[in-house]
Amino acid sequence: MKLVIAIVQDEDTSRLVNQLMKNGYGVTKLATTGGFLRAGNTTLLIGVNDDKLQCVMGIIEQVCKCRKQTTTAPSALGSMGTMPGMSSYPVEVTVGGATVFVLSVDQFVKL
Ligand code: 2BA
Repeated sequence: MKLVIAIVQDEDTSRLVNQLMKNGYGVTKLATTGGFLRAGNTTLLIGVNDDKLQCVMGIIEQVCKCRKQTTTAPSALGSMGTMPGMSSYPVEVTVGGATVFVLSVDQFVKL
């Protein structure tokens, strides 16, 4: 069994959860925040049998879109963002489709 940890954009979450549920996968949704943009995103935990992993990855790939975002958050500007008297400037980044980690599961129990 594998645990898929998928960090996705909030805009894609509802469709992705619906698609996963429709295909019979269990999903847990966590509200999370990206360290770089300091903006909300969503982390999904999906436990899946090994033979279904590619199907889950396919659904994630199909649903999650790349989007451009502009930020002036200090974390995105390095030391420039924190220097007194220096004005911040916008930085454009491409976010997504999805950041996915796949972990092997030692044990899965429901007690
Ligand atoms: P954030 O950390 O808010 O990052 C949003 C986007 O900013 C990233 O999109 C990437 O395009 C850009 N970015 C991040 N760090 C950067 C840096 N040091 N320099 C320049 N640009 C940078 P994605 O790569 O699609 O990541 C989307 C979200 O996935 C991230 O939001 C974070 O919450 C998560 N993530 C990405 N890589 C991760 C990792 N290695 N470990 C844990 N979470 C990760």
